[in-house]
Amino acid sequence: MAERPIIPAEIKPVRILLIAPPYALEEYPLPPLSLSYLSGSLLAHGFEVEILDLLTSKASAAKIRRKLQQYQPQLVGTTCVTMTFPAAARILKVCKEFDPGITTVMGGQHVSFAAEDAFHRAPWIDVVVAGEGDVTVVELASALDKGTDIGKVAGLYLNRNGKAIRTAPRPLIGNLDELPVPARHLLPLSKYHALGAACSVVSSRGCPYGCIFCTTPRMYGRKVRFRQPHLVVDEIEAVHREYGFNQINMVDDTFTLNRPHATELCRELIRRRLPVTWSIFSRVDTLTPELLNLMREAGCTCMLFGVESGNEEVLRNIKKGITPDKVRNGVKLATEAGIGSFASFILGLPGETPERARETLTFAMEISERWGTQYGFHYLSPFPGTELFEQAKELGIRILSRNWARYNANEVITEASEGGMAAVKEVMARYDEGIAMAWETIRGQAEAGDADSIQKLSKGQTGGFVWKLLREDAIERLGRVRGAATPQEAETKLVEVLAQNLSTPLEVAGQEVRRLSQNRWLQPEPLSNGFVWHWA
Ligand code: B12
Ligand code: SF4
Repeated sequence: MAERPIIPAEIKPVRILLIAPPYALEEYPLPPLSLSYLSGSLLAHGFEVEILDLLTSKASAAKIRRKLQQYQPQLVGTTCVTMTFPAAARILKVCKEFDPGITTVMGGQHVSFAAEDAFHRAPWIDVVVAGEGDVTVVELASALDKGTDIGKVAGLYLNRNGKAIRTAPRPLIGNLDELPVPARHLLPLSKYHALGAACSVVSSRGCPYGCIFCTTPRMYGRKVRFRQPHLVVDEIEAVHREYGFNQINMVDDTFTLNRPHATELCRELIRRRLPVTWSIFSRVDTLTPELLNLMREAGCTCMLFGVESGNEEVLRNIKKGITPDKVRNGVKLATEAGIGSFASFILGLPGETPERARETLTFAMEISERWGTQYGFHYLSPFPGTELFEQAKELGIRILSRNWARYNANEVITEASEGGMAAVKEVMARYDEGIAMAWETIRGQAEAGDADSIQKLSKGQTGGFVWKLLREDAIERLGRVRGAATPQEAETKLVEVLAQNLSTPLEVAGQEVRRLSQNRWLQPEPLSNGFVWHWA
């Protein structure tokens, strides 16, 4: 087992509230690792910290105010990527208006490169934490605790009348093994279980490549820092045994980058016979049959490859360092090892033309037919902090919107000067059509009695039901059932109420509530005249 952080006996008076901003549940969120890491570090240094997770619950100003009233934090922090900046900013506005004495802080891959813009758009943000936040947030909380100058804390941007004043640079953390274990227990994990989410774990930080659309090398450095494999497996074991996750998402940018590291980690997983499966992000040019076979044996079931384009020239323009042939080879190796692969493409990159966009779709279909690779398309979002954002004009990209909420990679917000956006949309439409047709086929097969298709369909329905439960805080609002004498009766009554209020067929609600209560993610608590249901 990984050593637990030692909680100092003396709890410091500064209370910290970390808030996860909402985004579409259809994006299949994972328990946020950023806030768990930050909380782990804060707890280890004797601070009181809580997480308000608005990802898996209804986000409202009233709820935030209730939390502030009850918890009375002195520091509130939110995290965001570019698309969630507006939501994260609104959250901090509610906090500042509730109590101007609260220090409002934002961190993450977006604001690390857009601090001045953040202060301009949201003057109520006091501080931006740039880069890795684990040590910075502790020093910031300590400065507030002692009443010393936060300007002396490295790694910050301070809001001075809208100007972003940068403090000393914060060096990257040298030894990741010194970081406390992420405090996942502060998250509503039962809700993530209900969503069928995997648990994210990271075994390294940094990336040595230089893809021009990506912020990671600038954020985490090009020299990759690795954790000791046995400590990573300790964490996976704890996540499985203590929190019940059987599916892990290794969120290293390229898990297969360092073969000795990946090999040792796989051997340790095999040695401990942990009944978990896992997926990774990888690059097609970092694979060997030996490593892949070992990964399969250790439980790896799926690899996601950033392929980006099927055209060689576009791949060169974005400095991806791979070719279509390398992609073919990579997905072939994964398939031969029995590991599923998913290829992610971006449409509208520099040098995109109508022909190249179509070539990319043809390429995606080719690797899917030959090796069973699944694929998905996104539109280009030029994120602040990337070479693409800074050099857009020179690269022939016109940025059409500065509304960060639209930087979700599902909307067209750029135009490649060589033309081609019409073709790009046409390619996306053909891809969407393909997905719609696949669902049509599944529905037809389900009607004809095919068990696999029936299961796929019911999975879609059940996902929808859980999303409604969470989005509408349905358990919190409707979970009190009166007049039930036993937990079974309470379950039947709950199903009826939910089916009616969430416009869901009784059968689907019944099946889902049973699944959630059998797994003890939903639990009934006896009252004098009935039961109240709550998330575990
Ligand atoms: C796993 C992952 C996902 C998962 C889970 C996301 C989640 N919320 O947990 C899924 C698949 C759902 C996902 C979806 C998307 N993702 Co994603 N994802 C990642 C990935 C690979 C790892 C994230 C992670 O857990 N890192 C580990 C933690 C510890 O690091 P961290 O989040 O950076 O947090 C540290 C610091 O940033 C800082 N910090 C962060 N927040 C705060 C807050 C405070 C108060 C403080 C003090 C400090 C602080 O301290 C933390 C600890 O050091 C990153 C790439 C990467 N290397 O980080 C991309 C990344 C975050 N994703 C990205 C994108 C674009 C998306 C999508 C928009 C893509 C899409 N449309 O499908 C969606 C948006 C979802 C969303 N709203 O978050 C981009 C974001 C770029 C940007 N500027 O917006 C990244 C950086 C990938 C990239 N290199 O381009 N993603
Ligand atoms: S896209 Fe992947 S390989 Fe390229 S720089 Fe980003 S993390 Fe590294």
